[in-house]
Amino acid sequence: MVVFDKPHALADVPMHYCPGCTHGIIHRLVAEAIDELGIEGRTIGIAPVGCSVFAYNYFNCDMIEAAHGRAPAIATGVKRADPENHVVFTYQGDGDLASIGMAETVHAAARNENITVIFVNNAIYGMTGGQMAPTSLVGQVTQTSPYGRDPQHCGYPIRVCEMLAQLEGPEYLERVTVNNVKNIRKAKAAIKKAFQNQLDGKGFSLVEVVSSCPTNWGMTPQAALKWIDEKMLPQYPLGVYKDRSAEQGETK
Ligand SMILES: Cc1ncc(C[n+]2csc(CCOP(=O)(O)OP(=O)(O)O)c2C)c(N)n1
Repeated sequence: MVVFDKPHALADVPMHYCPGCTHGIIHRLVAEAIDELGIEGRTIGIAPVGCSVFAYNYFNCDMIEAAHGRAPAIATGVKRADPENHVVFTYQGDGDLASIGMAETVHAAARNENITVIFVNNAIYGMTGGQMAPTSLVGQVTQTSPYGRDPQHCGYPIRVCEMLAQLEGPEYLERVTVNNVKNIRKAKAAIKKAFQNQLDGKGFSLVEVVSSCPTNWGMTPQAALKWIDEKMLPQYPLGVYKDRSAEQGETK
């Protein structure tokens, strides 16, 4: 019998997420990375405003709650306060990271802050009831685009990894998803690498996780996972958008 032990870094409490929401999977992957790297005692997570606002209840490491979008600024301060000992990650939705917090994201990346950013892109504002996000797809029906997102009126979705890859600063940018087992394994590897980079002093590492929101997408959990493949991934292709050490031929 295969026993799937809960990672120690994940608190033993029920999560509040909707059925089929992938925040829980991503929490687990972050906790597994913390366990495997043996860094729970010196890790500090920065929780966002959004559905994952209660992330501070779900991780056993120290956590700080940020004002909406400001997690990279807080992470910068916490990391710089004790760069040798603190391991700092932010956990943010697309409304938090790419809308109200876009400035903090871009400047932390440009400064190559030695932090780890977990960016959960579900193409909608989940917590507040399903308003359009900067990452909502063209044609996507949301509470604030009831006839579908019209670029004439609402502009185009923002591809965060591609945009940040234009900067000289960031060390590592990868987009993954968690809609099947194979993709979950790849997501785990990317998240662990984003923490390892910080331990190696390499700098700003962001993993974008294309995620689901069955409740606000108005779908069953199964249909939402399919929608990721059919609609989200053509707009948000998976892959590594920047890996400076690999580009420079480093083989760590
Ligand atoms: C300063 C401020 N503005 C607006 C809000 C309302 N608000 C709460 S969560 C949220 C967006 C959350 O969406 P996202 O970051 O995509 O995360 P999700 O809930 O989808 O996981 C907004 C706009 C707020 N709490 N504070």
